Amino acid sequence: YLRKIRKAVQKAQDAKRFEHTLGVEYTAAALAMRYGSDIDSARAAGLLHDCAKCLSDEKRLSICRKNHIPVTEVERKNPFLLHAKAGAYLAREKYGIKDPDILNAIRSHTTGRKNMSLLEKIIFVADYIEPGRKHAPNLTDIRKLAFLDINRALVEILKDTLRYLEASGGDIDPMTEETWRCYSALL
Ligand code: DGI
Ligand code: FE
Ligand code: FE
Repeated sequence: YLRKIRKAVQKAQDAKRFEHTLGVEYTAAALAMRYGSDIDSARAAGLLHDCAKCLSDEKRLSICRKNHIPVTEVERKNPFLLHAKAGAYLAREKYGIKDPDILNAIRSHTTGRKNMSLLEKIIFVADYIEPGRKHAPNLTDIRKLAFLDINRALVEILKDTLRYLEASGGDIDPMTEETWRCYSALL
C-alpha cells in the first residue's frame, strides 16, 4: 500500500515538497529500525505527514470548518499550521489510513504534543532532519543525536524552533511550548 500512497501524494505535491516527503519517508524508516518501531507505519506516516501542505489556506480552513476540527486562535492567524490537522483528516478520508497512531503522528508533526508515542516522535524528528533540510542551526549535531537519544533530539529541535520563532517574531503555538516543557522536564 505504500506505493499507492506515494503515487497519490506525488500528485498532490509540487516536486520540491515531494522530495522532502520521500526524505521524511526513508528517514522515518531508519529511525524506526533504530528504535524498534513498525517500519511500514513510519513510512506511511512520513509519506502523508505533509499531504495538506500544498493546499491553500482557505482550503485548509474549510476542511477544518466542514469537519468540526477545532481551530485555535494561533492557527486562524497562521493557517499553514493547519496542514497538520487537515493532513490527518485527509490521511483518513482520502488515503484510507485507519491506524490512529499514524493519524496522530501526522496531526502532531508540526508542534508536537505532550506524551507523544514513539511513532509521533519519529515523524517529528524525521521531518526536521531529513537529508533535504538545509537551513536549521545545529542540524549536524541534531542528526547524530536523533539516532542516539530521540528524546534529547526532540528537545533540541523544539528549542531551536522556539528560538527561531522568537527571533523572527512568529506566533508561538502554545502546543509547541507545551511540548518543549513536557520533554525538557523529562530529561
Ligand atoms: O511542513 P514542513 O515545512 O516540512 O515542517 P513543519 O510542519 O514542521 O513546519 C515547519 C514550520 O512550522 C517551521 O517554519 C516552524 C513552524 N512552526 C513550528 N511550531 C510553530 C511554528 N510556527 C508558528 N508560527 N508557531 C509554532 O508554534
Ligand atoms: Fe509539515
Ligand atoms: Fe514536512
